[in-house]
Amino acid sequence: MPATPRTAVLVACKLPEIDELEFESSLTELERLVTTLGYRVVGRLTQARAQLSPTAVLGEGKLRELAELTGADADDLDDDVDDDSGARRRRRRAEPEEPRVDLVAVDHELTPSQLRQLERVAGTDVLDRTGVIIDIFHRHARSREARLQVEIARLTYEAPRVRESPRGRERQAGRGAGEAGLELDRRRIRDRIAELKQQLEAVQKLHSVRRAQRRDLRRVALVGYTNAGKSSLMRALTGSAVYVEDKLFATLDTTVRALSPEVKPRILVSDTVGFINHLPHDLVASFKSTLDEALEASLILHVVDASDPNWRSELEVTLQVLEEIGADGVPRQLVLNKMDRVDAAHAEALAAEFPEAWLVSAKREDDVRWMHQALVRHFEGHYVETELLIPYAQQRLVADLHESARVLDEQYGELGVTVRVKAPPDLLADVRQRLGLA
Ligand SMILES: Nc1nc2c(ncn2[C@@H]2O[C@H](COP(=O)(O)OP(=O)(O)OP(=O)(O)O)[C@@H](O)[C@H]2O)c(=O)[nH]1
Ligand SMILES: [Mg+2]
Repeated sequence: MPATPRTAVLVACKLPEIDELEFESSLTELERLVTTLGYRVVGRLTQARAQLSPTAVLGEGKLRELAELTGADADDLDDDVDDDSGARRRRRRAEPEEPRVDLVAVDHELTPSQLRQLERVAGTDVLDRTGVIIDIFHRHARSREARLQVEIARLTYEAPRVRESPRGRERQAGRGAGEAGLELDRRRIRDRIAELKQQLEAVQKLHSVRRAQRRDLRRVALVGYTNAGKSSLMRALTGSAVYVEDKLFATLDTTVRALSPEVKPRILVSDTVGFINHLPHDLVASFKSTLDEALEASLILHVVDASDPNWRSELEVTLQVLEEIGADGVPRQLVLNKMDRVDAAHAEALAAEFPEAWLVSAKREDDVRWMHQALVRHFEGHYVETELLIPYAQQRLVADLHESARVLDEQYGELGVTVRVKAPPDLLADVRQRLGLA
């Protein structure tokens, strides 16, 4: 992080269909997103409007206010928009004094012309909500798969904006601007996206093989809104050192670990990318394979931050995304996390309202131990106890059973080993087949 944090101003229009609370919480969330990118938010500019015009987000008066806030030259407003003057003006401003604001973040999806207009007036970088989220994803992506996914989403997002935004024009400078340069740029982006998609497919093929190998295992997927505490629960339940941070979208890669202390048969837990309101569709699509982890789970633990005043709408968002990716059919358990931050009266009300939910805190060892047991119970509920005679010629099976099932008793007889096991029915069916019994 730089010594003096860069600064940002938030911009949002209050449209009639959005209620006050929703509007405020969306702005607060945008502030957290922008902070996650390393900016300090120094101002908010909001305006009630009947609707957004396709070319202008703000009215003229508000644009002047914005220019004042960012330290730009408000006279720009009166100038004609001709293609070269934007760049010239920005150069002029940058010389005598640096702009006081580095970023204008807008809580709407912007059309390329809206974006261009704001950039021109503010004389700074402008990002809309999607742009901010894509930047965060870009920074947090670690694995090759996540990087490829983000890069595809970023290029798809930028492609239509290259033509119209002055930033886009700068990017092309030196490569022969003008229409021919633009066409070349757009074609290059398309080719690059196609190339990345091919690479992604190859990586995903490998991953789907790995997932298929885990198919018969019991798998729990931690799913939920960003910052709900999924990675913290993952850490606590599996004893692994996954990344936990008070940042939005700290996790982008799916991690899979065995429940610890380990149980037989093993239960695997996976940590997944968090969701957010207005998650761009392209981004959801590009993270589809990451989310397949949730799709193929035997149980989804839907984690919510019960201490967040907005948790109900966050819960709704997650349910919507689960439906979108076709995971609404997977058995689901609601987990109200961060209960250590909820007072007793509120906790009692929550317990009464959600009698089926698990009310826990990832920070409390007892709760984590309880969850561990509850998970084991959940799966054992479907297990069957049975006795199998395994001939000495098939001794390997005994070893396998020790790996994959709970062995309760072993008796060595004349014909072989009689093993009493408790295991999932599909696993037992498989063993019977190997014994030639099915
Ligand atoms: N007080 C309290 N804080 C928690 C609890 N669980 C998580 N946190 C904190 O909440 C923040 C987010 O936790 P993470 O586990 O990174 O959340 P996440 O759901 O993985 O978030 P993303 O990966 O960004 O989607 C961190 O600062 C955690 O320390 C809890 O039960 N109680
Ligand atoms: Mg996480």
